[in-house]
Amino acid sequence: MSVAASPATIVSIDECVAEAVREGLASRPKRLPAWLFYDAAGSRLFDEITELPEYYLTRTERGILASRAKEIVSLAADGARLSIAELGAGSAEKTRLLLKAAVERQGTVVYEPVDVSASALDGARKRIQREIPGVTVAPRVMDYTRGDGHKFRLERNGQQGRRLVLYIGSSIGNFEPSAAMQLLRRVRTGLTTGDSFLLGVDLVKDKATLQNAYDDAAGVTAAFNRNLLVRLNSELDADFDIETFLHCAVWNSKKSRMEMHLASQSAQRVRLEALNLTVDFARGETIHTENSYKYRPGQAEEMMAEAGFAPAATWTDERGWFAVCLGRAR
Ligand code: AVI
Repeated sequence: MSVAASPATIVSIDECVAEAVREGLASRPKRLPAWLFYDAAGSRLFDEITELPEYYLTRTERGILASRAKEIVSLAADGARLSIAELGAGSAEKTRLLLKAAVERQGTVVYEPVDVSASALDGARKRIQREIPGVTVAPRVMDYTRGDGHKFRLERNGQQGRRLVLYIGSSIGNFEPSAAMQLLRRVRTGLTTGDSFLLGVDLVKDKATLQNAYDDAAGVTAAFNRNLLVRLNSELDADFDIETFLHCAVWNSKKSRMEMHLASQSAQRVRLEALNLTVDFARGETIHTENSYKYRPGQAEEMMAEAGFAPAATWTDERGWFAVCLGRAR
């Protein structure tokens, strides 16, 4: 049973969170959007995930960037000066490789990280300026992750030379295909012909490797998934009994995506006081919390071409598990 929230009960909560939760828990099957993962605790857990032995994505992409940074920067610059922007920069840990290569090439570089978190951006700005002299960091707080990406706008920066926009880390995989295309088109709109876009995508591989990456032995991904409910308990005054929700990571081969769900292990009723909402769960009923699309070789290049980027180069690792694709704005 659901009861609509009265305006008086929602004044002190984040309306975006409230709206997403109300809508998601009223859906059948129930779902919650993946951007809800990233409160402070969720962001810390995600950082931990990137270090796990099973989570090959981060270290594989880092390996590609480490060996190709010089080539990427030189191709993107195309003989001109280069500035670098990054979507969803977070701590910008892998980006250093490219920034260092750009500083080696041209002495200085302007770096514009775009992220929803002002504090993450501030931390990254201080660290990068301290660790890589020659980088000027111009952060932009912007949310491009919610909904269909319609809030995202990359402004022309008035810099001379070429611009390279990074969207690495397989984050594009967390968007539905149509929203992913919309995001790529938006990036293209903010660029000038000759500028470049670097996209990092995770590729389809054997099921066991994929499932282990999203269901690690130490249980960090399970904690990351369940943290969503911890967040609802604290932000929406809910009473989810966290341990009764099982973390499930499933490979959906038809849709070419890893899915994460939380499955209620018993029939239970949950109250979300701040939303004046009561939600019933049947035994085994799930909340779908994330999709992580895996691409076939060549697919990211096709998407980029459709968005107005001519494929310039693609780099993969030895096992062909991850691809980093460079496209040039046509
Ligand atoms: C942020 N994103 C690319 C991660 C992924 O692999 O889809 C989030 C994640 N979910 C579970 N583990 C990591």
